[in-house]
Formats: sequence, C-alpha cells, structure tokens
Amino acid sequence: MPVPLALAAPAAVAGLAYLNAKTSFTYDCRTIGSAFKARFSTVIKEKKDRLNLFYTLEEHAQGKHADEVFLIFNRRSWTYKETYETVLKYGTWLKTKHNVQPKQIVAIDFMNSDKFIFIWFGLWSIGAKPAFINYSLTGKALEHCIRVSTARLILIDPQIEKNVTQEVRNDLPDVEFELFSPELEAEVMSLVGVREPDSARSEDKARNMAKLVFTSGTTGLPKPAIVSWDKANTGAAMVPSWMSYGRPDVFYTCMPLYHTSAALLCVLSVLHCGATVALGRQFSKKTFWADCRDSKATIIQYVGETCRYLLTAPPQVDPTTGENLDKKHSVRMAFGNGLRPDIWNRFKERFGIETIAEFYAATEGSSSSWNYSRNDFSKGAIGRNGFLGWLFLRNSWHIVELDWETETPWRDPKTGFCKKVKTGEPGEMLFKLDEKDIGSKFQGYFNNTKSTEGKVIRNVFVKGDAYFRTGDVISWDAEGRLYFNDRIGDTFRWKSENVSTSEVSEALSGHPAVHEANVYGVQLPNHDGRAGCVALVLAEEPSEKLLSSLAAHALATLPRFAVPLFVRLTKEMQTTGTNKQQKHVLRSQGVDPSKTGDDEVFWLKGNAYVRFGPKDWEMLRAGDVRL
Ligand SMILES: *[C@@H]1O[C@H](CO)[C@@H](O)[C@H](O)[C@H]1NC(C)=O
Ligand SMILES: *[C@@H]1O[C@H](CO)[C@@H](O)[C@H](O)[C@H]1NC(C)=O
Ligand SMILES: *[C@@H]1O[C@H](CO)[C@@H](O)[C@H](O)[C@H]1NC(C)=O
Ligand SMILES: *[C@@H]1O[C@H](CO)[C@@H](O)[C@H](O)[C@H]1NC(C)=O
Ligand SMILES: *[C@H]1O[C@H](CO)[C@@H](O)[C@H](O)[C@H]1NC(C)=O
Repeated sequence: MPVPLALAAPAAVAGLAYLNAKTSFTYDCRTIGSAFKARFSTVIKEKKDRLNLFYTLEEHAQGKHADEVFLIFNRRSWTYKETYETVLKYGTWLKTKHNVQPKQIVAIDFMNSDKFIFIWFGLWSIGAKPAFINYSLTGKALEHCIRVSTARLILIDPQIEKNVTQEVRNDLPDVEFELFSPELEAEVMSLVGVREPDSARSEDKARNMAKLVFTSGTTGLPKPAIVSWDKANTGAAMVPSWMSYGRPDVFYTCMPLYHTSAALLCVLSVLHCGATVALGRQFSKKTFWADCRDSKATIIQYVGETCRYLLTAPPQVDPTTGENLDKKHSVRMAFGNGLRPDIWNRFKERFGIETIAEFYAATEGSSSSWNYSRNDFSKGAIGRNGFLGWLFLRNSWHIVELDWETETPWRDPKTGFCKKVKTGEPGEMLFKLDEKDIGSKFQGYFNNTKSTEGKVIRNVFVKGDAYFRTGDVISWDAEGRLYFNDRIGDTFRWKSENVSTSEVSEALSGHPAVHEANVYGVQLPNHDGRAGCVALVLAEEPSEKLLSSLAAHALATLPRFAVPLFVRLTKEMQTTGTNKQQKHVLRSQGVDPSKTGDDEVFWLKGNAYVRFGPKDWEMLRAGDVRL
C-alpha cells in the first residue's frame, strides 16, 4: 500500500456551520437536487426533440431576457437578441457559402473571442457540429486533430494563422482552410439570417454528439472526446442550480473555450440560466482582475494552477490614489478544479472571495463530484458526500485498490475481482456504467473503439459489470470528503516506497519562498525506480541560506523517502493551455546536465541541497555514487 501522507489536515471549525457541514444535510439536498433536476430537464428535452442548445438561446432571445446582456468581450457586449440574430447570420453563411449540412462536423481553430461563440452556435443553428481545436497546436498534432475530427472545413482565427502551416495544409488536401478575416466577418454580418426549420436540428437521442473536443493526454496525440447533448444539457443545467447563480451574475472566464471547463461549465451554464458571460481572450495574471472589474464579474472560473499564478502577482495599486486593488471587484465566488489546499485560504483571503466551488470531473468522464465550501471544513477536498449523498450515490462510484506495478486496479488472484479501498486509503476512482449499454453514459472517443474500450473496465465486483476508469488516485475520509492524490502514472517508486507527486508538491509549496513546485520521478543510471525531483519557481533569488531552509522544510514535513533528492530551479513552469502542470518533458529530461538547459540543479547531500553538475552526473554514470 502506498503510504497516505496526510493531505490537508482541515482545521476544525467550531459551531453550527461545522455541525451542518458534518451532517451535510443541506449540502446533499443541494447536490442531489441539482443533479436530479438537471437530468430530468434533459429527459424532457429528449422527448420534445429540443436537445440542441440553440433552442435555449432562441427562447431567451424571444423571452424576458431578450434585451439583457449575454456576452461581454473586449469591452463590447451583445444582448441575447443580438447574439441570436448574429448566430443566424453565421448559420446562414455556413450553409450557403460552404454547404454545411446537418450532422456535419466543422473544425474551429480559434482563440477565445465573440467569433468563436458565433461560429459555434451558428453551426448548432443549422444542425452541424463543431470540433474545437486547441489553437496552440501546429504540425503533426494539428494535422492529426483535423484528420480524426473528419471535418472537411476548418475556420481559422487570423491571430493563430501561423500555426496552420503550409505543411499541414498540404497533408490534408481534402480539407478547406478558411481564414476568418475581418472582411469575411463583415460579409457574414451583411447577410440576412435565415432560421433553419426544426428538422435540421433533430436528434433522436441525448447521447448523440453535440461537439467534439480533444483531451490532452500527457503523452501521445490528443484524442477526440465526444461531448453528448446529454452532457452539454445536464452539465449546463446543473451548474447554476448547484452554485445558486443566475441573473444578474456575470461569469468571467479566460480559460480556453476549446476546453470543456470554459465551454460547457461556464458558457453553456450561463446560457441555461440567462446570465452573462464575460470572456477573456486568454489567461494573464496582469489583466485578470482588470477584466473582472471592467465586466463587473461576480463569478470567476479557474483551472489547475490559475489561482496560484494570481497569488504570485504583486498587488495592483491604483496609480493615482495608491489604493490596493486586490479586493476591488465584485467577485463573490470562484468555480473550478485543481485548487490546491496550500493556497485555498490564502486565495480567499487576499482577494476577498467568499465562496470556492471546486468540482472534479473528466472531459470524457461519465460522472463528476462536487464541493461547495465557505469555510475550512472541506478545504482542499474535491468533493464531498454526506449520508444522504452516500445513499443516493453509493453505487455510482467506487475507489478500488491499485496494483502500482501495472498501474491498473488490483485483482484478487482467487476471485479475479477488484477490492474497494478502506477509508483513508488511496485507490483509483471508478464510475459505474451500464454494462448492457456503455454508450448511454460514456460516449467515448470519436471513431476510436480501441481508446474507448481502454477507459472501460469490466468484471470489477461481479461478472459482467462495467466501470469508467478515471486514471485518478483518490481517497476519502470518514467525513465523506474526497481528496485527489495523484494521476496514475505520476506516482513513482523509490527504495520500494510509493511517492505521490501531488502530496510532495503540496508539502514543498508550504515553504514561503516557493511560488510553485512540480514533483516527478527521474531515472538515474545504475539505480532502480525513480528518484524524486522537484522543479521549483522561487519567489526570491536562490541563496545558500534559502536552499538549506528548503531542505530543512522538506525533511521536517515529509518522510525521508519522499524528500526530493533533486531540486531543479526553473524560471517558469511548463503548463497546459488550462494552467495544469506538465510533467512528461521534465521527467524525460531528468537531471542529465546536457538536457536541463539553463536550469540549475541541486542534489541532497546529507541535510543540504548542493550544486549538481556534469562531474556528479559522470560519477552516477560510472557507478561511483549510490543514492
Ligand atoms: C500558436 O499560436 C499561439 C498564439 O499565437 C502561440 O502562443 C503558440 O505558441 C503557437 N504555437 C506554436 C507551436 O507556434
Ligand atoms: C508500492 O507499490 C508496490 C507495487 O504495487 C507494492 O508492492 C509495495 O508494497 C508498495 N510499497 C509501499 C511501501 O506501499
Ligand atoms: C475512422 O477511422 C478509420 C481508421 O482510423 C478511418 O479509416 C475512417 O475513415 C474513419 N471513419 C470516419 C467516419 O472518420
Ligand atoms: C494545447 O496545445 C499545447 C501545445 O501543444 C499544449 O502545450 C497544451 O497542453 C494543450 N492544451 C490543452 C488544454 O490541451
Ligand atoms: C460545502 O462545504 C462547506 C464546508 O466545507 C459547508 O460549510 C458548506 O455549507 C457546504 N456547502 C453547502 C451548500 O452546504
């Protein structure tokens, strides 16, 4: 068993709030109530053949929200009615100029902008489906995404034109590449928008594809995940009721729209409840709060290390009055996933954010878990279920013991079945699927049965059952709180101990001079397993004193085997487009000085970190030192 290093030890909060949180009664009613209501509304839409969310836009544009603002971008705003009319023009243009047919897939390669939204809904308005492409991609990865999406047409944001190289175009001779220039935009806006009849948007099943998104595997090429109407509708309906938000809330996101978090949980949920979405072009800690002030945002969205990056920015001051602007905004709630326990409270306090709503889900997943926290009781938990929740949900997910060697759920050699973990022990989170009809809950990857099957595990507790593998190591405590431990594959083994990278990085992030820590295991010549290495972004210039206080901190807070043997100082952490840390490049570079570039590397000698150079590497290679 891996040693469960204590994650956040949540401070106990006295009084009624704590008791209420403990029994979790109101909490459960809210989560289950939202989920139930959301599912129910999707079932009704399926019956009425109104699954396409274009109808939601239409209803608002013709109802009481018609003249209220739906979208804010770049200091411009569009009401529901204006958005609707614009969307009809885009639909008409796609149909007449490009002959786009119902059910046809069209790729969108755009940074966040008003145009992204108009093209997306324009496609839905004529019954076609968008494939969202990660605009940072180029070369083989871009070509791959376009190819597997089966799109014959791709619309390109002029801002990222250079990513779409001639090579990519040459490799895809059957695809039409349309650069969406300002002239083209003017052409679209001059058209008369024609609303297609309902038959163009007809969908017989909620499981049908609404859009295609790509998951960023840590290795290999991105895989196209199907987002069904079921997920789009249910997710969109669940978020506002669970978070208790709606008009006149302004929900700000600068997370990329090509990713599910921004597109589904922000834009579609705003659409569902008739509120306002404020869109940022991309994340920047310099403009984040100014954007929030400009748009009067009341809710913000974060993913991964976003809040950490906001915390590392110096306080913004008013140039004339010198006033600290950190709390000068209307934001009352932060919603997202990936907030680490070490900064949960610091973030709330510095920026005066009342509520943090943290959820856990996978883009291609079949389920999700939610926590909504105003106090310390569930600080750092990714979700929680009280007794009521447990009653309802106990059969929908399980955490099972892992075989750390094969990185798959462990099976009892006698029975062949998996085993649920005991309270407090980490294991892989599995979500229940309908074994007779996998596709009802898990639509999987587009035109890729092999990858789809790879996420499904069968014969887990009884013969024939089926579950979705999340690939996440999760534990839960006696209070019903769920904690994220690691991604499977990130945990590494050193001296026959299993080390969870996220636990170690949380411990190191507790050091005041550490802005950010990213932990991974590196292979060393003549050694088994992987030695712990931490890439650090520091808040100050490294000094001998700092390095020894780092070592002292690590030795005091972690078991000896988990203390990183190597420290790599880096200027900036490599992250994904959604501010999630990347490990695989760092892991493959290891500590070989010929591969670590300008970054300085140190290693633990006794109780201190000292410089690690080419000579030391040679000694390791020659087998002259053993760690
Ligand atoms: C693609 O475009 C974006 C935005 O201009 C840029 O940040 C990114 O680095 C580009 N990707 C590559 C591989 O050049
Ligand atoms: C680490 O994982 C391996 C492989 O599953 C297991 O055999 C071993 O007992 C674990 N070690 C600890 C200390 O938990
Ligand atoms: C599905 O994938 C196969 C092989 O990867 C490819 O030959 C085929 O054209 C694809 N089908 C569609 C509809 O894209
Ligand atoms: C988008 O593509 C870039 C460039 O390959 C990559 O670094 C990033 O992780 C991707 N982002 C997501 C969210 O997939
Ligand atoms: C979510 O958890 C916190 C405690 O961590 C609790 O105070 C809050 O009431 C919970 N949310 C709801 C809606 O009950």
